[in-house]
Amino acid sequence: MVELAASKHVQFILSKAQEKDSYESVLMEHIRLNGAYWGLTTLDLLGKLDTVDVNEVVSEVLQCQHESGGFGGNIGHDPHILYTLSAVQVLALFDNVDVLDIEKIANYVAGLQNEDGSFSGDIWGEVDTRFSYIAICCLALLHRLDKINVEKAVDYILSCKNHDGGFGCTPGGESHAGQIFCCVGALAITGSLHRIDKDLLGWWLCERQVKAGGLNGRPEKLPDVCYSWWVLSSLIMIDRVHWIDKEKLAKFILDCQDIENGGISDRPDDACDAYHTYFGVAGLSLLEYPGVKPIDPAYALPVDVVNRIILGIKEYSLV
Ligand code: GRG
Repeated sequence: MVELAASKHVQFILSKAQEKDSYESVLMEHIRLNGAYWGLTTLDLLGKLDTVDVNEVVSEVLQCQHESGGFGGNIGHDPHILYTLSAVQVLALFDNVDVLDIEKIANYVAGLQNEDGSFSGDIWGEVDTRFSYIAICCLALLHRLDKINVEKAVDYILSCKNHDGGFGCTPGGESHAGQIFCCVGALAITGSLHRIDKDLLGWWLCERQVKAGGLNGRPEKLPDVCYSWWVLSSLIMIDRVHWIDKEKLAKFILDCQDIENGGISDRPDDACDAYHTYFGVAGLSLLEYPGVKPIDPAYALPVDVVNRIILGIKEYSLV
């Protein structure tokens, strides 16, 4: 099996962060903060977070904050719950959550909860189980889950459960692995996983593995490296990860690397990008690939970061 070209991927991520005028960086401009979360978490998983200047990152993140308390995808952009989570995640990586006005952010997120327990992404009102996960994950990282009605939030998520065991964006929406991660992640964080049929969901998830070893996001679709995260993290959270062939999946991810220039793509021989590089490395982390730090399947952050924030456990180096 080809090995993980870790140092090439670090170079790839660092070079993407420097690009300002490329076609890709212009396309990514509105989601810069989300891209920062992908890139910086990749660096942390590969043990290279110290290659970036913390003060520069913190200052850029803070400039994306809006007076409402929420964060935009870039400086001067409108706030959205997704970029608000990205901001908290990035600062969590650097153990810098304290620089935030936690109360203000928590009020912004809590203000997006609707009467039925669902969450909107921003003031324009689109509702999606992605936003339920984001709100719950963000508030848990800020220790402010008490700001929302957790019971209603959980009931809403459960109302998006389908007969096949999966979850969709809204009640009756088609099951999709991305939405399943969001619903299972939110249920895991709120201690509500006992309310789902793990065997039924486990079957749907393990059937996502195709002959080549990769995972797809729903039936009859092509495999994509990013589902190594969305599917695998869900299987781990419901304790059914042994239902897929882990070795074949690791090989699929490794076959999607650009060994010469770094980066990971959706499928072998396609163009690499930061999104697939992150979810490929995160997938390998879930597969316990040597040299990659363990990642928490619910919070989507390195385990040591989650231990520090949620459990208050600090890891000390003896060297
Ligand atoms: C902190 C990890 C983390 C996530 C934050 C934004 C979010 C919460 C979750 C997104 C979950 C999601 C819906 C992922 C799927 C993304 C994706 C590859 C969508 C593509 O959908 P289609 O229909 O692709 O274009 P398929 O593969 O079905 O053909």
